[in-house]
Amino acid sequence: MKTILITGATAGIGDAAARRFASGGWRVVGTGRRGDRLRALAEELGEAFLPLVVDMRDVAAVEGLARLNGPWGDIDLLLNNAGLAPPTDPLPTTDWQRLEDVIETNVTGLVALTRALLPTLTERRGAIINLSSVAATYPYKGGAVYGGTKAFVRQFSLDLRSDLHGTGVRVTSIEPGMAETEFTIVRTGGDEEASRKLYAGMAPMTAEDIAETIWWVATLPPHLNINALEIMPTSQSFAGFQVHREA
Ligand code: 8X3
Repeated sequence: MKTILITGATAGIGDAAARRFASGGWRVVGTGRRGDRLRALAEELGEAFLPLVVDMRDVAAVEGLARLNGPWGDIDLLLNNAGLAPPTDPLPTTDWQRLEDVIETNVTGLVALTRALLPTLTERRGAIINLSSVAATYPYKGGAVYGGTKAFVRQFSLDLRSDLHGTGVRVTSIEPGMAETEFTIVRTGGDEEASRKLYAGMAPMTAEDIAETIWWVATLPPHLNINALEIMPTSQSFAGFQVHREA
């Protein structure tokens, strides 16, 4: 039986991945900040699920995840899913705390956990799947800090592959576009109407779509490594550059 550790298992892609891997016969360690959500998931998934309340901004607690007892500590796959976005307001007027939370969660916590788990993952010839975003590659207004953190996640994944050369450990950066999860509600500070409008009439991806992609990547034969994978809903694509002209 294999074991996956999923950060941010309380909602969206993390929650869907916990369900997908549990139904595929894996043992799932799920972390998150909201204990009630984790407990509800534990009730549904039963013995296959270990809920652990951990805030990714707490580096000591994150490092403690590398010292789990028994089979729960035999982690074969680290899914670095926890992440959030600040508002798309102009940078000078965005609250510093919101920006710092994003950087600490998306970057610092992810690096701390990956670093702490590398000895186990190397010993078990395991894998790391990091949730980046299309925002890593395609800039948009108001996305500087979010896109910056996700570009970090993408490049961190690729560079880590070099470090792990010859170990058999696989590393993948998954880069989704618009998926209807709590992402936009969190980004806008709880504005459900803004979230509804953003996804209205455009068939966004679902958390389950991404969870299925993660499952596919994780269950490929061990001689195959997906380096990076961009995925968007068909109804999302790219717009051009903007040009400022003097009147
Ligand atoms: C978020 C992707 O396209 O909603 O990671 O900005 S998008």
